[in-house]
Amino acid sequence: MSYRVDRLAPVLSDLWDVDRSWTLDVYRDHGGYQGLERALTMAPEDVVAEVKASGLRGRGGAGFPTGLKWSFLPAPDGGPRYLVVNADESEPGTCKDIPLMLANPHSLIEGVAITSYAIGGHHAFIYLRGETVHVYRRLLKAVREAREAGLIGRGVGRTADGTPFDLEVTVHAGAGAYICGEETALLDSLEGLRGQPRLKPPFPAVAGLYARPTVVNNVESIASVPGIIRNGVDWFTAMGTEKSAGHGLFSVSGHVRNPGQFEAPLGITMRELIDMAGGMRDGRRLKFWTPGGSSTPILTDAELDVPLDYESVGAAGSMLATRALMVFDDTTSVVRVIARWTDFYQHESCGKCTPCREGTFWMKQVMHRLEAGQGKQSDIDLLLDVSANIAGRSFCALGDAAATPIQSGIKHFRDEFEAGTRTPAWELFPYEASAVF
Ligand code: L3W
Ligand code: SF4
Repeated sequence: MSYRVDRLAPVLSDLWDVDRSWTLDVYRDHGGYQGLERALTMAPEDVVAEVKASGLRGRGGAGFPTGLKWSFLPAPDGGPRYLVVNADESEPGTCKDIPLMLANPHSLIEGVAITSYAIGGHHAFIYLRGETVHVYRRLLKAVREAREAGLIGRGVGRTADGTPFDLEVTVHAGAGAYICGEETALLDSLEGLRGQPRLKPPFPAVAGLYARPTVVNNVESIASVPGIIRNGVDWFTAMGTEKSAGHGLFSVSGHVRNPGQFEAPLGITMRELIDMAGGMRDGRRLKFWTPGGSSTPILTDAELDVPLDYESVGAAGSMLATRALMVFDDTTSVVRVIARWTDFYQHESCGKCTPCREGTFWMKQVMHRLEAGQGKQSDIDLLLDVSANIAGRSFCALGDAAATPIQSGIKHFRDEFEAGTRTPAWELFPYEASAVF
């Protein structure tokens, strides 16, 4: 593996350094598919109840309780119901699902089988970012291995009332649009339509893929399910905090000595993670960081000891989201970083709604002139005005995400934005010093 993994809670990453960790044999040698075996002895509703009791929360960003989401599916009516795994990882800084699927695809496939059984689904889809061809091939191979071993396919097991449990798994490669990570845009894309968000409600649980009841969950959420079913609820809740139970992958990138994936219980602090990553690069000072990728308000060294759980990060004014911890030291121009993120959101805006489509375009222009030291005195107020007219007024979370870095950047580093009316960012912060983003 080219990914560095450190573990305080080695669950998802426990095999990542084992030779040929992605094969079925290695996964089974280490207890793989025992969770599925146990699940198939249980009534589906008991599997749902166990995941609910574990307190597992969605690892894709929103932190919505996983078992609760499953329980929103209406009673079976004889028609199909689906599981769709959101593997369209694209949030800037977020890089946990791809290594997980590469190193241990069977943990995801086992989770897919258990979840499908629990919700009464017989066809599951894994929607993958299309550019990651290496991951696509690995997943296809793992699905084939699982099928040949009788772990998916026809008659994988029997439900409690004795009917055979069949499961098909389709791996679908998308075409590389960030918006297709939004669950309803993903469903449209999977149906062959242009990927744009749908109006909610109805939520996918009621009318999702092909207008049928559908559970959409992130890769890490689903890969966490086998451990819960195999080891039990008490094992899971012994990690993390009361409201943010369990373990998670923390992706530390940027200006640290040893960036990488660090698996730990929720509630670990940024200070501890930076220590685990070898400290700041060249012994420099931390300037700002993101708890969950570029869509989450930036934080500074004042928040280094905030427990990284949903509640504490929320109380600190940000969001835990995908635990994409991008670290920036004092050689970094916050204006330049936020200008790059704004470019990204403008490029990825799907164009469906006016505040996001037009607002990201204008914010990009203003950010670029501030970066070039050619900003106007009125630009900070203009940015605050435009971002306030995007946040909460857009059709989906991408609009909020585009407004967030600008609003939090001005809150913490207003003086640097003001300097953008006089001096280019590359003079204040030469490129060569901060070239890691
Ligand atoms: C049935 C209800 N279902 C909510 C379901 C809903 C969804 C989940 C969460 O955005 C966040 C976003 C990004 N009946 C329901 C219900 N649900 N009420 O619960 O819903 P929601 O709308 O709160 O979140 P979302 O639209 O899934 C996710 C943030 O994550 N993010 C991360 C993005 C990056 C990635 C990536 O690259 N992998 O995910 C960063 O901040 O901004 O706020 O399933 O259907 N009454
Ligand atoms: Fe599309 Fe942006 Fe509107 Fe979302 S907020 S629907 S990405 S234009």
